[in-house]
Amino acid sequence: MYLCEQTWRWYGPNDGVSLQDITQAGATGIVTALHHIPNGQVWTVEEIMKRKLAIETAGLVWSVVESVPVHEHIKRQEGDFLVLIENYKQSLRNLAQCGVMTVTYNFMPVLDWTRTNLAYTLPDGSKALRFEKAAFIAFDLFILKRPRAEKEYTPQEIEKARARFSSMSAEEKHTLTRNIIAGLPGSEESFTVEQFQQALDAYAHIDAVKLQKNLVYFLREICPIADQLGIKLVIHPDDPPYPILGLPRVLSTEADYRQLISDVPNISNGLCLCTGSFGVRSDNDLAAMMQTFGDRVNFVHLRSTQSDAEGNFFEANHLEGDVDMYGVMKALLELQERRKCSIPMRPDHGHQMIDDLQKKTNPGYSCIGRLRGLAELRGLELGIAKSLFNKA
Ligand code: DNO
Repeated sequence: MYLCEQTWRWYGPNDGVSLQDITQAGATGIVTALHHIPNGQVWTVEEIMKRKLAIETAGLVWSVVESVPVHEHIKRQEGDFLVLIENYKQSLRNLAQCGVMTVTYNFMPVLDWTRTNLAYTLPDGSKALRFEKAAFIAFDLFILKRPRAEKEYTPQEIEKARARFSSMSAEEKHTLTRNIIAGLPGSEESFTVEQFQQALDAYAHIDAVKLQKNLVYFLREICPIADQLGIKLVIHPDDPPYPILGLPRVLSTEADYRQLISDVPNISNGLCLCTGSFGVRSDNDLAAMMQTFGDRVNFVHLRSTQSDAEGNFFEANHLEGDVDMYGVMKALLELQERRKCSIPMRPDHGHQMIDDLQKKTNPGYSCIGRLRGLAELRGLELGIAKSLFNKA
C-alpha cells in the first residue's frame, strides 16, 4: 500500500515555521527554494548543498523544489532569454547532482498567484485568503487605471466595482493594492503601481498563443536535459485559472495541459496538480485529471476553495468547499498503487487560526492552519487506503 509522501513548504531559514515545527506536524519531506538567489541566476551546487544539509540535519529530506522561477524574459522571449535558459539548465544539472529531483515552476506572466484579501475573517474567527471580483476590478479600473481595461468587463461588473471602490477607506485601497502587487509568498517579483503597469505593458504584444509557443520553446530546450538527468519538472497551474489584467494564461484547464504534453511529450514534462488552483473552475474534474494525467502527476497541492455565483472565492477548510477531496484522494491512492510509488503532496495554504492570529505569518503559510489541513488529509488518506486495499 502506497501512502503519499507528506511534505511541507518551508521558506528557508527566515521562515517563522521551523524545521522542528514541521517534524512535529508529521511531514517528512520539505518543499523549498533558494529565494535569496535572484531570478535568472544559476543555483550553485554550494548553495543547494547548504540548504540540503540544513534540512537533513533536522531529519527531513528536500523532496521538491518550489520553484526554480522562470524569468520574465524567457516568458516573453526577449533580450538575454537564451542565456537565461542556459542558466536554468545549469540549475537543473546542479540540483540533480545534489539529488534534488523534482522541480516546480509556473508560466504565469508578471504575477504568481493573486488574491485581494489576505485576512478574510470566517465565522469561526480564523482568517482565509480570498479573491473578490469587485475589489479586483476596482483595483484594475480605479487604482491602476489600466488603459482599455473597461472593455474586459460587463457594465454590471463595472458598476459593482465602482460602488465597491467608493465604499473603501484609503487604508483599504492601500491594502488591496499591496495584496495584489507587492508579491505573495513564493512570488519573486514586487512592484510599485507604475512599475506594475510597465510590467503589464511588456505583454501588450503577447497573447495566449504566443505565450504558449514560448512555453513550448522553453520546455523543448530544458526537457531533454531533465530527461537525461532524471529530473521531474512539474508545472503549477494558473491561479486564479483565467486571464486577469489583460494578461494571457496558458495553464488553467485540463485541455491546456493536454495540449502541452502533446507539444512536448518528454517524460520530464510533468504536472503539479494543485486542486486549489484548478478547482476554482467547475469544468476541471480534478479526480479525472488525476487519472488522465496520472503518469505525469509528480507533485500534488491539496487545498479547496469555495466560489459563489459572482466569481468570488475564498480558501475553505481542506475537506470543505468545492473540491471533492475524497474523490481526489481516492484517485491519488489508486494512482500510487498503479505506479507503485509514493507521490509527494503538501497541504496547500491554511487558515490563520488559534495562536497564529497573534503572529506575523506568511499569508496562507501559517503553521497551525496547515497542521490542521495535513492532519485532516492524512486521516482521509488512511481511511480510504484501508478501505480500498484493506491492509495496514
Ligand atoms: C502559492 C503557490 C504558488 C506556486 C508557484 C509555483 O501558494 O502554490 O506560488 O508555488 O506558482 O511556481
